[in-house]
Amino acid sequence: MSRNDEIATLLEEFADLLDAKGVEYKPRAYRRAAENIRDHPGAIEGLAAEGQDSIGEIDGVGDAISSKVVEYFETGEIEELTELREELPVEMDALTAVEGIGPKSVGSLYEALGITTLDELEAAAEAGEIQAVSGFGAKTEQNILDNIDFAREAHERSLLGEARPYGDQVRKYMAAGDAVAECALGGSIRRWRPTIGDVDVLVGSADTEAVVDRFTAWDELDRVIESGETKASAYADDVRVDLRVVDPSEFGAALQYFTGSKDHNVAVRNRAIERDLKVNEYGVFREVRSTSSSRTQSDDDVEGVEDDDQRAGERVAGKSEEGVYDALGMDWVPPELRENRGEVAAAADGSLPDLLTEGEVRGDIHTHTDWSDGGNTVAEMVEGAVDFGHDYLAVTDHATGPGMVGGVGVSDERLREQISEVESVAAAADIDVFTGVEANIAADGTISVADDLLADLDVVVASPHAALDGDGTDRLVAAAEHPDVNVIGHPTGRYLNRREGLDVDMERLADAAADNDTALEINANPARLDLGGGAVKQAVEAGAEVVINTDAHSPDNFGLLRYGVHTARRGWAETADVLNTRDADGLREFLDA
Ligand code: DGT
Ligand code: CA
Ligand code: CA
Ligand code: ZN
Repeated sequence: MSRNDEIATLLEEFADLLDAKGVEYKPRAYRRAAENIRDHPGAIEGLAAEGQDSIGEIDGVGDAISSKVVEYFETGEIEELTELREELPVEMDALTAVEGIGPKSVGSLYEALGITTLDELEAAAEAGEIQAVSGFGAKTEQNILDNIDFAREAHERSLLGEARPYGDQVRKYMAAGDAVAECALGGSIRRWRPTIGDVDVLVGSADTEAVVDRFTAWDELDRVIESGETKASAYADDVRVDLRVVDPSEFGAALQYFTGSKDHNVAVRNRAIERDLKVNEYGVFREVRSTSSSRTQSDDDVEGVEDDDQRAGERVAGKSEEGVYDALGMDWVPPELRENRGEVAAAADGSLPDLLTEGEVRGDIHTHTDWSDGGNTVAEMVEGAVDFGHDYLAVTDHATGPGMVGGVGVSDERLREQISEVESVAAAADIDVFTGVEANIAADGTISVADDLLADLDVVVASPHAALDGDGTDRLVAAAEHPDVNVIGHPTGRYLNRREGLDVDMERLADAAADNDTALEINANPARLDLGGGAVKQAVEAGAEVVINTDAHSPDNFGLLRYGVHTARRGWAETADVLNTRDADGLREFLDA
């Protein structure tokens, strides 16, 4: 989490607690300030170091709020917030995840019934106590009962970038266990979905209890929720980790089943049925009973059937995942593709894409330095790119324009100065270094930098940074058509779990991009992953090129590349679809076109 996010989250908590206390107007001001701080492209700690007035330059941030931000940086807490938390010790996020329950209701329910958690809320609703509270009725009470399970589940999904490191660690840790024959990640994290409900870990072992014991003893875990003979669930920070242990002979079938997605598995099961086979988490079986082969299976059919029944029939596969697909006459399907977007048919007729791999990306063409809101000099970023193994780097600091506040954006005049600096670093560098800019796309599609300057830069990334709701197609198409724009950066402007971003007609945008030699970015920042897999697939099908950039603000951000690569794979991208798999000359050719 960036410090901007951290501060914004605190201010939002502040707003919720004020709402819960029945304070008027103020909560709205805190929410607005929070949103602007979150969207502010510059690091808030930089502004804080300059003093309270610099923070106050952000839209909607007045004295009262900027002084609290300064207080937080100086003392590590906001005293007033601490007091509010003590007055209202409620699990606000969990409770407000119930549809129809806002911070105000939480305040009233705490005051009347002392409710602080979802469990307490559920108990009070079941006991009929809610409808007795003024302002609440029988309908609200029923609504709580209807929605509480969903709220428990959906309340927070982790970002892939937060969950994946735990996934990698737990797999390594479990794989080193004596009793562990095989270990793999499953579920959404294996498919590299941008958000993760829980990290699924699958182990093949004959000694299930030893495996569960090893898992619950992992020292990254903060708390174990449940543990049984063959499974366990726990939390590491806010990331939920689920363990399942199966017999090694069934590992492949279990891995296929628990990787999902559910929709992919339904399609696979239906293919099995067409071939008089049955596939489930225990294996692939030739059907002995005639009844179930006469119809296709809906998703719930497997539920509630005894294990022994599920293992009935002649077993033809299940030890390896490849074997499972092979028994169904399919090529093995890369997990990123398992979203039921046509991969089952493609695997059956041998036409799966030859997906891009991590090592094939040769450079990053959307990065920032301390000329705008990055933390490092041009030379340090170039050195970092060399260390990472890149063949080239483009320096694309923020230009001024819509969305850039607090002096983050570089003026045209300063950009001209930067060109000389980048060129002198380039002259001494071991890799190709390109000049560039990240310009802003205004709501009407205009670009925030003078045309003659754009024409002098090697790489022009144009990105939306303000007015990030509603339909953005016209705006992005206009930017893509600009003769000097090479890349549309984070096209939708989405922020995962926070903001949906622009609606975009991808086909129209991709057509415009393809016609004008503009690449569409997959921004690898885990808070964005923008474009996402579905949009990438549409873009690639329409003939557009995509480019995978980290939007690095420091050298250690180059490592985020892998999230972009796997997002590209979720979009069925092959090497040739991705601009920065080209070598430096190939890139130059695209830029000059
Ligand atoms: P998540 O954790 O919400 O990000 O998403 P997944 O896909 O990891 O889902 P999860 O953890 O609930 O279950 C892992 C996989 O197990 C899921 O992708 C498919 C399989 N699975 C779980 N429950 C069911 C089910 O009720 N029906 C079917 N067909 N598959 C299921
Ligand atoms: Ca999962
Ligand atoms: Ca799970
Ligand atoms: Zn950027």
